[in-house]
Amino acid sequence: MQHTEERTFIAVKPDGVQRGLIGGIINRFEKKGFKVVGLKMIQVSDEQAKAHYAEHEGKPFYPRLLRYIQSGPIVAMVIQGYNAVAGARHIMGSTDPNKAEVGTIRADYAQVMEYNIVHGSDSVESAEREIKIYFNENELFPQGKCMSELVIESLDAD
Ligand code: IDP
Ligand code: MG
Repeated sequence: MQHTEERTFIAVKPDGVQRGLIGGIINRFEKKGFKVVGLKMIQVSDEQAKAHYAEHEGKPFYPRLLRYIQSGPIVAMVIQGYNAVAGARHIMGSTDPNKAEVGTIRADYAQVMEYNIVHGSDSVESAEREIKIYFNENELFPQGKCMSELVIESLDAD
């Protein structure tokens, strides 16, 4: 059986950075076996914020959402692994921290939807679109194979 890897865009949002949760959040994805293949701290520009959240334009919370994502630096990353898009969202929990399952990032670290600590792409298509907003291809390092061999390909052994 083949286990195809996906990549997804994850961000520690400004509240997560300010609260000192960068390491704790990255650790959750690494513990799962996902590879961090791109990583940087940035101040989100107006263009990036609008492009990232284009689907929410016109909604009541949209202006606050743009202010939130630009309220301080974020830690932007690309993670890679089997079923990485859905797997990462599972680790993050539901958008509303009060509905997120205990043990997920949002349930454990956040109280309200407006400050929910972390972003993760919702589909493979969104992931590819969002990765391009924040990363050039030469800033990504997907070549390392050791993790896939240990976590994915070993499942195929007889
Ligand atoms: P997601 O981050 O779980 O994919 P989306 O529906 O894509 O959730 O919303 C993007 C972000 O907008 C959320 O993470 C949250 O910060 C914010 N948001 C979404 N819905 C609301 C709302 O009803 N009130 C306030 N903020 C919201
Ligand atoms: Mg979303």
